[in-house]
Amino acid sequence: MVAGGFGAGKTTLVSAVSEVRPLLTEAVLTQRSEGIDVLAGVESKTTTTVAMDFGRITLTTPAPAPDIVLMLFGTPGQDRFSSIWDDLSAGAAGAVVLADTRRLEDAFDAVAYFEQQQLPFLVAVNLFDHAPRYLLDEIRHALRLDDQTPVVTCDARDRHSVRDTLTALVHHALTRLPATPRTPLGARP
Ligand SMILES: Nc1nc2c(ncn2[C@@H]2O[C@H](COP(=O)(O)OP(=O)(O)O)[C@@H](O)[C@H]2O)c(=O)[nH]1
Ligand SMILES: [Mg+2]
Repeated sequence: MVAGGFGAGKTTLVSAVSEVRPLLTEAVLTQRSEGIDVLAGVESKTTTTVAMDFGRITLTTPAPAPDIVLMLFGTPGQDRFSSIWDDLSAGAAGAVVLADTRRLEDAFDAVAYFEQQQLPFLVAVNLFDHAPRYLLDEIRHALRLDDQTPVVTCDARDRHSVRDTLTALVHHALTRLPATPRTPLGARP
């Protein structure tokens, strides 16, 4: 899952890295979302994700290990779509929480959600131009993350950067795997 606040770069990330034509469900922002979808810092944003973004990426691993194919689900950032999060997290291997340092508090909901779900996740700080820069440990502290949760920087527009981020997530998820059995995909909790 790719989560994070409105405008944190989720759709950009899925589009940058997907090896299939990404399925994006962008809709033009209308006056009805005024005051709900807060545009401070992303004034040029004219569309928003209404269902989810979907993409796919293959991570090659050294033989004899098989390659890892990740299905990427970019979740809508707004609270009003939280039921989609429940459906997606039931079968998810892990999550990337994209954080924008201009609105770091927007990452809180996703962090709290994945902690509660015990889904392995990392925080990827999307380095926007002119956004304040912090040490990764400062971000870890501000988001009240434990020492095990990785915090990385990422440019959601850059395929290599996103690939590195997803590789870090897979490593993290594999180390967490034995401790956190997940509901098998398709099974109803
Ligand atoms: N400078 C910069 N802009 C970005 C980056 N990632 C996304 N953007 C821009 O930020 C805006 C919001 O991104 P979007 O992917 O739609 O956010 P979403 O709401 O999380 O899906 C878009 O105009 C992107 O082009 C980044 O890493 N750096
Ligand atoms: Mg989006």
